[in-house]
Amino acid sequence: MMTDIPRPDTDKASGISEPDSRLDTSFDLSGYLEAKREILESHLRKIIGRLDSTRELARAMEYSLMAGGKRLRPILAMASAEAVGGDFRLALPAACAIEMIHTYSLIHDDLPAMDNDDLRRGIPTCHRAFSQATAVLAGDALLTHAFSLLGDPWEIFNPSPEKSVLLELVAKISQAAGPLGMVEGQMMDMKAPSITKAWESSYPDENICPDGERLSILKELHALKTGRMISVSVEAGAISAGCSAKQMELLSLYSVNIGLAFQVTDDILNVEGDPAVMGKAAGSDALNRKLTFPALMGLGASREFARDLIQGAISSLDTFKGRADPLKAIAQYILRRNR
Ligand code: GRG
Repeated sequence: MMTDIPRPDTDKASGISEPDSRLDTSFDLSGYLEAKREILESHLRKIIGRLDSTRELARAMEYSLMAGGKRLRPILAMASAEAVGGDFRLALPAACAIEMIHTYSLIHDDLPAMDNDDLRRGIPTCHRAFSQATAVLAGDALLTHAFSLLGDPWEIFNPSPEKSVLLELVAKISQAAGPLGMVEGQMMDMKAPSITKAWESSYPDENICPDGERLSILKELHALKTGRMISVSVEAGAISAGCSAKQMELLSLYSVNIGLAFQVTDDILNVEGDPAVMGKAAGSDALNRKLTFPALMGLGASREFARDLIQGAISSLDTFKGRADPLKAIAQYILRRNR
């Protein structure tokens, strides 16, 4: 464990060891998640149901898309639409598209050329259940079909946002998923695979990359790889429901904080999570000597960092009052999640 790194600035800003009353609400999150998950999945089933189920490609897409998962991103989109006082159903085209893009990224991430995982969402990964070639194509098809839905949502989604809003969603979501977001983050992840190895291009001598710099690399990597898709989920829901510029500013703050916190908790779960609960293997980061928050900061400081980020996220929603209770409760859930 490396201990001589500077603590994140945010650690100084608040008494992170003090309990924060804003983290306690009586909101029924599990009822909310269940209701929204059901609505989302009925729309995903409609989308997949329009494909020819006798084709292997459609079956592979359905296999991974309908395998469960927390549905965090689409539920964030719906909750965000509600937070700005809108109809959550307007967020459904973006919510479904984002879940399809997220599923594509998991299918590709699990491939032997990347993480080479056998288990995802509690079942064999797509390439294990089908073949590597089918898994590549199922991912490609989910990605492209997501944008085809945003371009032409009317058969499945009623109500739908108007055309100018759909165009804005296409721009925002593709930016978050592509070379300015998730795909570049994945690339950075591949280039910074080891806790001992220095950042390849800048530091050929592995001893000269200071820990503080590793931490900022790690934050940037995850802001792109995981954070951008989480952020855009919140933003897309608000855009779909016609939010104001001020609402968007505050929701963006919330979304950036929960996006990073999500990755910190993911790293923590990789150390101490239960594979049976998570539906995927644990311990792989240490095995691969990956650059992670616990590896750089230690488990305790990582937990504190995540807690501080979540407190920041919740504070940014103060002016939304009760309409943002679902978003606040989801932020708490990110901190406490066990899968
Ligand atoms: C292959 C282009 C490409 C990108 C892959 C997001 C990503 C980039 C890879 C996923 C690898 C990973 C496990 C990242 C950690 C955080 C994360 C995104 C976890 C999976 O998301 P969850 O926990 O999964 O929301 P469920 O199954 O609940 O949807």
